[in-house]
Amino acid sequence: MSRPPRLADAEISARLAGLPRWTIAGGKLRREFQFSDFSEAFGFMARVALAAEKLDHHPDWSNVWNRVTVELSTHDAGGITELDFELATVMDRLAGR
Ligand code: H2B
Repeated sequence: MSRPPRLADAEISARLAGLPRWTIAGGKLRREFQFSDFSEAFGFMARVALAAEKLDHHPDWSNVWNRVTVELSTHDAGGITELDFELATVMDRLAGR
């Protein structure tokens, strides 16, 4: 499946304004989610997994008990694309913030 093009730095900055909990780190869109316990964290990951499959766009992430650390980029494009902002928006919604 074809991927959208990498976004330029100015476009990334503009879109970040709409996602205040996300930062850019190492060329990826990054956020750490914290939940009350492991069950909440893993439930979130399960819901995101279903959304990611629908989008055919998948997070790089790790989980330690109640924390889920997410780094989004578009591997096929070698950088951040609008798909990463779309997935970030879905993740915020599924986390309730
Ligand atoms: N997820 C992410 N984050 N980047 C990609 O480039 C990507 C993906 N490519 N999920 C998709 C799957 C591609 O490998 C399949 C074949 O569509």
